[in-house]
Amino acid sequence: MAGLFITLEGGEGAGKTTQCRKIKEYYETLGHEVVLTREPGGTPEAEKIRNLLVQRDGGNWTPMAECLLFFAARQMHVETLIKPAIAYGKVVISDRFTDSTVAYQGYGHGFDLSVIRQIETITLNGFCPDLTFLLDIPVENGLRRSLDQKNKAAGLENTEDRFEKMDKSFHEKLRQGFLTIAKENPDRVTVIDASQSADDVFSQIESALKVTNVI
Ligand code: T5A
Repeated sequence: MAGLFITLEGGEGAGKTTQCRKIKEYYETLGHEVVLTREPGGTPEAEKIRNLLVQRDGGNWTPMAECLLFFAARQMHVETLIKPAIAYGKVVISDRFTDSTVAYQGYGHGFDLSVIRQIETITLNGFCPDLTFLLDIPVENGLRRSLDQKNKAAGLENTEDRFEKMDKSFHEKLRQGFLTIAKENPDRVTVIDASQSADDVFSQIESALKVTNVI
């Protein structure tokens, strides 16, 4: 039996990582093998590309070069980790995937959406998630959570801050971009109100998983 590919999407501090862990526990309790992964990253090669993209002073890429790097990492991630795990019957949960490139590089930075879709077709050849949860939260709330998290970790060096340095209007464009993606893909993407407590957010996700009943 083929497995399942679930992605979590949303802006900064929406709670994707927190909910990825909860979905993992949910499927493990049901007796499934689960692979938890993230983008950019997920394989040793793609993690190297992540370092080029998201760390402070990670590079001053042209929009095309940046987009190609995200998809280069994604293509390896899909071919060497995600597809084999699904073929083995595992549940794969990825913290971000292609929707993030469309939202950040496309809607956020204004890189041509049709070019992003062409690169997606060349590199992924139609491969996409079975289910996506878009964690939607007002920009201020998400950024505050992100900041609180950093303050808690004060004293520890945090270099993965390049994208969080963007202004609020950028984050608003991101939010609207993600919501547009959801509207265009109603069968795949479920929008979740992520401004509630982590447990309440997971209850919404759990209900959607039960209704979908794909595995
Ligand atoms: N990027 C990525 C692109 O530009 N293009 C792409 O194609 C891809 C794939 C790295 C960066 O790369 C960019 C986007 C990013 O800027 P990332 O590593 O996913 O992406 O980084 P972030 O999105 O910045 O991850 P965050 O950790 O900020 O956000 P999460 O994962 O959404 O949130 P999480 O779960 O870590 O929670 C953040 C804090 O909030 C608390 C948590 O305890 C934590 O302290 N929290 C809650 N608090 C209250 N209520 C809740 N419901 C909460 N849920 C979590």
